[in-house]
Formats: sequence, structure tokens, C-alpha cells
Amino acid sequence: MPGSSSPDFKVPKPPLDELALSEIKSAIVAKLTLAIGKNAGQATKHDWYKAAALALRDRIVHRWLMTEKESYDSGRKRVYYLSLEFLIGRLFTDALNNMGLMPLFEAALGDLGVGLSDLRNCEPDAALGNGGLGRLAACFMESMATLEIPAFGYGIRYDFGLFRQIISQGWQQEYPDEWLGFGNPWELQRPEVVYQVHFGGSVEHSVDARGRERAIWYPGETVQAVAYDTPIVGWRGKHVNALRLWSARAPDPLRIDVFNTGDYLGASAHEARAEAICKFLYPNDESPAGRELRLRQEYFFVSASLQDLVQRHLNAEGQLRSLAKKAAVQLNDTHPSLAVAELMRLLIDHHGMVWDDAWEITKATLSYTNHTLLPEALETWPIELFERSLPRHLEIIYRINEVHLNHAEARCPGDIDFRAAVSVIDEKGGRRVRMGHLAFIGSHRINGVSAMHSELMKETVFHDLHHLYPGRITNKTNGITFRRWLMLANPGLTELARATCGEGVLDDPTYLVRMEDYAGDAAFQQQFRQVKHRNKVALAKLIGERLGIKVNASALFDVQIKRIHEYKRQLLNVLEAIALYHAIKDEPQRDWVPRVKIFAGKAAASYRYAKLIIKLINDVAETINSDPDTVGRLKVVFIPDYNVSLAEVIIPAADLSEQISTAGMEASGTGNMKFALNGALTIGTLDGANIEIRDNVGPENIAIFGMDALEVVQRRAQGLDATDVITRSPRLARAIRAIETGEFSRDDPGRFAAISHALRHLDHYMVSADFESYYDCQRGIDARWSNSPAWTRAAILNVARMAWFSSDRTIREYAEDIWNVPTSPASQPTLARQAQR
Ligand code: 26V
Repeated sequence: MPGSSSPDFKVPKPPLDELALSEIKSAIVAKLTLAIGKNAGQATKHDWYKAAALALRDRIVHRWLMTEKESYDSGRKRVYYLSLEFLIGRLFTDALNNMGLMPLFEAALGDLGVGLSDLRNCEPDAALGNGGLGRLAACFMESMATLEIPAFGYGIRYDFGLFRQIISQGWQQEYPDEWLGFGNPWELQRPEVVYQVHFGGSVEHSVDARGRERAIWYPGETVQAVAYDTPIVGWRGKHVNALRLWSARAPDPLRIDVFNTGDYLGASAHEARAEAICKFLYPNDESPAGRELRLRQEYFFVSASLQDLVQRHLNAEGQLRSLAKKAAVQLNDTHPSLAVAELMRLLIDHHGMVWDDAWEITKATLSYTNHTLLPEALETWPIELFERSLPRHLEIIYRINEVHLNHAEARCPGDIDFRAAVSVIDEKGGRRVRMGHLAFIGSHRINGVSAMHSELMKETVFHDLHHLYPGRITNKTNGITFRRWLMLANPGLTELARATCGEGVLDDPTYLVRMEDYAGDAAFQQQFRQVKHRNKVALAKLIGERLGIKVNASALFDVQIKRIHEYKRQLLNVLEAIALYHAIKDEPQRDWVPRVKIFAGKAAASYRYAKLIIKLINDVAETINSDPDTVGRLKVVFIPDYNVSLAEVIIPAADLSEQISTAGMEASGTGNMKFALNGALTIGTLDGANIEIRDNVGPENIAIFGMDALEVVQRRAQGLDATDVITRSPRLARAIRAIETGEFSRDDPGRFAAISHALRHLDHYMVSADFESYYDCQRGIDARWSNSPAWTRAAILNVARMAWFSSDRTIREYAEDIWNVPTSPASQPTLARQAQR
């Protein structure tokens, strides 16, 4: 207990096993020589990284084969996570840490004259995702392995991941992300795992010898899907799963007949068309504009993945009746919704099942996660495109819809509006297939990603389907893996957690609650602050190196990092920076709390307004940072090219976490969880998982402001003009005027006219409407910051009370309520009951 015998909050390091150390050294050197073809004298850092990664991979592969055999022999049910995005980041230290090999590799590399942290930076981020949805898939893969659930992640091996962002004179520019340029030591190509995926053509119907109707699809085009597997190691290396990504190729790469006529380009045209499927990742936060290539991507990976899992099931069981007992398929958003029609097609057309049986199996096997309520985000495809690309699937969808509409009619007889609302086909404004409806109808469970989001799903987008199929919607609040977001990103805080909560905290985050006992302890607080300070110094160094801006590591680090989107309201944050700047200019002598406002995030390439917001942040930063009155008081920085690895540096260094979306619009958020776990206080709205964070950390340890979701709806109903709130707030009026008159864009005073106009008259996202409440809340933060013991106590309590947000908890809930698979008893939380409040 604090006070009596003050612990030194240090954990002794166990001695290294010399034999194991020399074995690893030889393994690395052998890889360098035999797999890379270099000796130590010639090797670059990158060569060393690859050699070390390959040596580590060997050790993982042994476990992988073992766990795969165990799952196969025991006939355990498997989970298949279908996702067009996996935002993995780097794997090297993640895999080392989970394998328990970090100290050995660090020492081995040190003896060989290379630093582990240098090598770490050689690894490019695997950025096969846009943001929260893709990162969630990556956290889930790690947690499924940790809970020893036999699972496959299925996705696409994009040649280019999310674009690289360069900021040039304040504007975002996009460049290709060539993440595979130096090869990828983690993946294993499986040339023997190849499936044919068909497109186009026509369908013929006939009646077979037993009098049953048969459909035969004569496709117009075939593409091959080749598997690449990346091992995903769980904590303590007990279980390894595969992330299986598909690459597309033409079955017949070069048409020799065409080539011989001299048409060299034409000879490889269909190769280019096939390979385009895995060329690049689409932005998920752009209005889906019915692009054919995206539909081809969706079908390509769904078909290959389902063929693969059906084949695996047949190999083991010899029939498909028991599919749902042995396989649970989770659809990450609507992108894999075609799985509903494709599984029906495989069961009926390929395996001769009758419709009703196939339908029961399909529903029992599939489940679907919804990640956004934004109406413009709901995926629909024009019937015409569907018919041209996937004629057999359209037939199946029509039949699914027919049965479903009959059910709707029985439930609400004569209600045409109800039938139109629940139909898979949207008949308004050109007929379109509604992918959310398809996924809903074909799944036994549909989940939202935070308590509030799941409730809103029932009230809004899926209101009528919920009425028709009550009990299907369930909630699974998101989580994050603590291995990456605490242990790896914040070793200093992890050491404090081990010292105060015991070693068990590494296996069971509910032990974190023991840190509460030390929240008010002066000696502990001191060490907690020291850890935060070191993390801030590291971030300040990065900012200095990348931007040439010197920031004071003792200032309050106020951070907003996420995709740039109007509903996430980076604009509200900049407006506050402007108003604070004006206030400092008015009274430069006052005792201002020193602040560094840190932004990072990418805007979809075609999202012009979001790109204008980036430009505004950078223009405001330039004005503020070059004004002598702000020195030591306020700095604004925009760090380019936000990605997972950058987040791992920024989050542990944050004091204040900005989670300020318009209430009702952020489905969950997961960055919010990472910050709180790393001891930042949240300033946020009552939105998504912020609400559950408040419930866990306590309302006194979080700063909530602004309208709630209901108030937003009510105000919107009155119109979007914000003149009323601007008239009542002189500082808001002044900030908008500054934007409008070119205070930050003297070279082009009209540059931000679209923004000032929206703030005045088109305040859909309630930026103006919430401004005063936000500004006041921020001044409250200043006051709290000035009381360092109270601030530190609140920060510690945030860390101590975040256990529930572990993705292990989330996955356990999926396993129990949706997938019906057991999880490892060794990973059950022991203090769970005590930790929940
Ligand atoms: C899609 C669209 C499409 C149309 C234009 C606007 C727009 C904005 C956002 C989106 C989001 C697509 C799905 C997504 O990434 N959702 C995120 O999923 C995370 C994991 O569940 C969750 O934490 C985030 O709150 C949610 O935005």
C-alpha cells in the first residue's frame, strides 16, 4: 500500500539464457548469409532487419504448424473474419513481444552490432486500411490468437496500401504507398492455394433428372485468387492464426495468339484487368460512387474466401450440412455482404443443396458488423452493374428478397411503405441493391460497435428490419489490443503497471484496477509524470526533426489524430485555437497555460472540403507559430502522413485526447480508448464509446461538452443557420471573421470562404452550435492542468479503469454471443468482476 513502504516501481530484469542467445545470433547470421546473400560487413540495416524477421518467422512457423494441427485434429469450430481492410502497421516488435523473445533478440542484435530500435524503423507499415475499421480488424486478429480461437482473417493483398500523405505549402498531396518495394518477410505465398473467381456472362436454367431446377452460370471472365499467409501470434506465443490475403492474377497471363499478331499491349490487356483488382485500397469514407472495380474487389475476396473455407470444411467433414457448427463467418461492414449470395450459390449450384436448407445454413454461419450510421455511407450497387458483373448472384438476391418480402407482408399486411423500406432493392432513383439489407437478412446476428451506436441502429438505419427480425441486433463495444497499445507503445507505463499491479497485469488487464490505490500517492504520481514526460520528449524530438518546429515538452499536449472528416470536427478544434490565439493577443501578459495543439490525419483524396480543413490548420499554425506573442504559450502542429507507427509515438505522449465528433455520428471510436489507456484525459462529446469511457473512468475524470445526440437532431430540425449562436458569442464571431477576411491566408483572402460560409449558414455538424460549450470546457481543462496532483490523479484513474476496453473482452463477447466458440480458459480475466463498475 502507498505510504507504508513506498515501492520503487521498478521490475527486476531476469537474466538471459546464454544458450538461447547464441542460438538466436547464429540464426540471424544464417538468414543474412543464406536468405539475403550478404555477410555482416556488407549488410545494410534493412538486410539485418530482414534477417532478424526471418529468424523470428521460423520460430513462429513452428508454433503455427502445431496450433493448426491441434485445431484440425480436435475438429474445433473456426472463425473467419472477412474484411477489405487490415490496418496492421508493423509486425516485428509485435511478434517479438508476443513470442517473449524481445530481450533475447535485443541482446543478440546488440552483440551483432545493430540496434533493435533502428531495425524496427526499417519495417514499412502495412497500411491495408483506412482507419478505425481496419485497425479494429488488426486488433481482433491479435486478440483471437491470444484467446486461442482458431481463426482466419481474409482480405486482399493490395499492391499499394493507403496513400502516403505529403504536406506541400499546407496542402495535402497523395503519393503511392509502395510497401512491398523491399519484399515482405512476414508473408508466405501459397502457390497451391488458388481459386477461380468468375465475372459476367449469363445464366441458363434447366431441370435435372430428379426434377429439380438447376442454374448454370456461364461466366464471361475468370480471375485467379492466390493466397498469401501472414502468421498472427497471440500473447505468449501459445497460438498462431493466419491472415490470408488474396492476390489477383489472370489464368492465362499472355495471349500468345494475340501477341503473335503483333498486338503486344492487347496480349496482356486481360492480365492488367485481372491484376487491377488487387492494385489499391479504396477510401472507405468517400460516398460509394458505384465504381465497378470496387464491386469486383468485393466479390473477388468473398468468393475466394468462401471457396477456401467450404473446401476446408469438406476436407474435414465430407459434407456441408454441419458448416455452421464448424465455421462462423464475420462480415466486417457491408463490403463482404456478397457472402450471403455467394454462399447460397456454392451450396445450391455447386453442392446440390435445396434452397431452404442452404438458407438456414447461410444465416447460421454469417454475422455482420455495422460501423456507421451515416446514410451516405450505406453501400448500394446499381442493378445494371450487378447484372452485368454477377448475373447469378442477382437472381439469388431476387429470390432471397421475394421470401423476405412475403414475410414482411405477413407481418404488416398491406403496408407498402414497410415493404419498400425493408426491401433489398431500393426502387427510388434507379434501382439499386442495398448491401446493408442483404447482410442483415442473411445473418443471424447484426452488431453495432458501441452501446449508443447499437441502440441508434435499432432506431434509425435498421428500424424496420429490427421490427421484422427482433432480437438479431446486438452490441459489441469495440476494444483495442493492450499488447500493442500499452506494452509496446508505452514501455515506461507498462513497467509502472507491473510494479504496482503485479506481473499478472500482462495477462489480465483487469489487474490494472490496482493502480487506483496509488492514484493519490505523491511518489507514484511523480514517476507517472516522469514516464509521460519522457514520452513527450520523444514526440517533441520527432516534431523537431520532421517539421523544424520546437515544442516545449512541459506544455499541455492537446492531440487530435484521426481521419479528417467534417463530423469528427477538426474544424471545431482549429476554431478554438484561433479564439485562444486572439485571447492571448489581447492579454499577452496573462498567465496562460502553455499548450501544443497537435493534429494528424489523412483526408480522402477526393474530399475537397476535408483537404481545405488541412490547409486551414496549416495556415493557422503558421500564423500562430510565427507570432512572438505566442512564444511559450501556444503552438499548433500538423504532423504529416499519419499511420499506425506514428500513433504509437503520439498517443503515449498526449495529455489531452480530442474526441469531439458531432453527437450521434461516431459509431464508436477506438483512438479514444488508446489515449485514455495511456493516461490522457478526454475532452469529448456524448458520442460512441466516449459514453462508455465516461461510465468506466467516472464523470469526474473526463471532460464532456456540447449537445447530445437528441439535441443535435432537434436543432437540425430547426434549420442549419448558425446566426443565433454567432450573435451570442463574440469570440466565435471574431474567429469566423478572421478566417473570412484572410487573417491566416493573406496571399489569398477568399481561400476559406466555403468554411466561413458553412460556419455561418450550413452548420450541419454543429461546429458553431457547440463552440461556446467547447471553449468553456477547454478553459476548464486549463484550470485542471494547473493543479498538477489533481490532473495526475485523474490521468492515473483513467489508466486504472480502462481494462474493459481490451479487445480480448470484445472478442470474448463475440465468441460467446455470436460465434459460439470457446475461448482459452487461461486467458479468462480473474479480477473482471471487481474491475467493472
Ligand atoms: C463512411 C463514409 C462514407 C460516405 C461519406 C462519409 C463517410 C464517413 C465515414 C464512413 C465510415 C466507414 C466505416 C468506418 O470506418 N467506421 C468506423 O469504424 C470504427 C470501428 O468500428 C469505429 O470506431 C468508428 O467510429 C467508425 O467511424
